Amino acid sequence: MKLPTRPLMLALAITTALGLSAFAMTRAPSSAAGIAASTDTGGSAQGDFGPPQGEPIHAVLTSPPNVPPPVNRNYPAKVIVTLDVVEKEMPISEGVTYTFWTFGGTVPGSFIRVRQGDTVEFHLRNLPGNKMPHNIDLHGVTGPGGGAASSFTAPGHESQFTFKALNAGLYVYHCATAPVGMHVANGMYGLILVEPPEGLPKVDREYYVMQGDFYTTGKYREKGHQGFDMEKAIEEHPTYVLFNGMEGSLTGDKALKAKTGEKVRLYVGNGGPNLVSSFHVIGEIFDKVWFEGGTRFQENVQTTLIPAGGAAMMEFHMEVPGSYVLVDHSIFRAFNKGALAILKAEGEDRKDIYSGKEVDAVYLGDQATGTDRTPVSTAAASAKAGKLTRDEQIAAGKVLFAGTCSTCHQADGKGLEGVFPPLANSSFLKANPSRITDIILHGLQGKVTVNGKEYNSVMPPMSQLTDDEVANIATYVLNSWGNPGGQVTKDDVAKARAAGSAGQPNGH
Ligand code: HEC
Ligand SMILES: [Cu+2]
Repeated sequence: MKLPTRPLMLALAITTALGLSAFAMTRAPSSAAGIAASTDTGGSAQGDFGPPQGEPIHAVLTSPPNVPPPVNRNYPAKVIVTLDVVEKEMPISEGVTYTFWTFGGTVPGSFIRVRQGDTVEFHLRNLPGNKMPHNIDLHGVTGPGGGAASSFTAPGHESQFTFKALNAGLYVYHCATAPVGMHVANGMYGLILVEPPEGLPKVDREYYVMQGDFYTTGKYREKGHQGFDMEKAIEEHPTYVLFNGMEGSLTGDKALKAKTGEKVRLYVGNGGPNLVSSFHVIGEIFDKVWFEGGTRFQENVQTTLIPAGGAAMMEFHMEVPGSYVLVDHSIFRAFNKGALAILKAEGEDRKDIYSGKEVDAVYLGDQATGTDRTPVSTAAASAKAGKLTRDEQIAAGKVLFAGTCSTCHQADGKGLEGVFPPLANSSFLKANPSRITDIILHGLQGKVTVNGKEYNSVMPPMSQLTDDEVANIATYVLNSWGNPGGQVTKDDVAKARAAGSAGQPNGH
């Protein structure tokens, strides 16, 4: 086959280009966004602004969800960053602890902010009390390994290397010491922002949020200290998917805050090690997303994809007050693995924009603001000490019931006529109180008669609950609303779980 002659191809190209630009001139208003979208910033080839000027600057590092102030500088400087590696036990969920490996004592690690063209002198200190060697690979570094080879540091040692930040953008950093996946899974990641020379547009608030997946030997919310499970990590079956390293790190009193009328910018990273995040804020639309942490932005976005080892910046204007829920929209991760945070906006109602009521109860269940979850941790502590009382179980069970069972059976246990049978003063329970454990673990279907009324529906199994959660809920139900009383222990539940659904009561 012969290619068309060159003059023909050129002519085609020219007419197409002319046609397009004529169209653009008549239709599109020239805007800053339009210009930015078509300008090539030149990447690393344009990022060397010459040798550092002035006195060396010590970088301000912040813990999540805080972000250091803008660099506010119009010349390249030498910036000194000192980051400490800290191995420490911290809560990963309520009543659950985990030994995290951190950059700066937090998960994610300290936020670093520099300007394109800066020369960064990086000091990595591995604290003497630590057990493992560590290093750092910064995705904002140009050079093999991103700093990893030059920063390998044994406990009690410090290493130093220098790099020039040639490309602007939002970059992940992480430990890259073997086994790399294990170091990342234990929380060793964070973000470094390399501002473009002119800085970023001004906003009212900036927050730092980072997703990560965690692999514990125990089940989701299984109390006590949990170890790292390498098998689950290799299989990519996380026990927890979290924002900022802990379930509830950004809910209740710790929710992110804003006021209506303000512009908010989120710096969101994904440390992985395995999962890709479908990052979404329920009830908000991102006015702009600098996808993949790069230079271009997309506008009017509902959900943005953040790869493992990647990041994105998003901006939005707050109009309506209330609780906005940040989730990974791979939604089981949000409601059954912990990937849920709150941004609370205060201000005057805007009934002209939204007439509805607060989202708390609908999406948050037991994590809604106002739910006091202390009874759950009190019961966990007592169980650990081997002196858990029935009253403590009842108190914890009440909180857990609100987050799990009340959607159907209602908070007062009265159910919904014709749809969900009552648990209050239930004749069905009275006939055989001990079957409640099996019902919670394995669900129930087929005809049942409760207090003279027949139900023929399906209750899904609640097998995601841990043994102690089932025990506490069952004990709470048995001791409430005129039910016969009694106590279900964690061991009873373990036995019922091991026996499987064979022991399930027949509803007839
Ligand atoms: C999604 C809705 C739903 C949820 C959540 C739910 N149930 Fe049920 N439950 C049902 C339905 C429907 C039935 C009746 C099933 C049938 O018709 O066979 C039922 C039946 C029961 C029964 C036996 C009938 C009775 O009224 O005594 C008990 C006990 C029970 N549920 C306890 C619980 C507990 C405890 C929880 C929380 C761990 C829970 N359920 C969560 C829907 C639900
Ligand atoms: Cu490490």
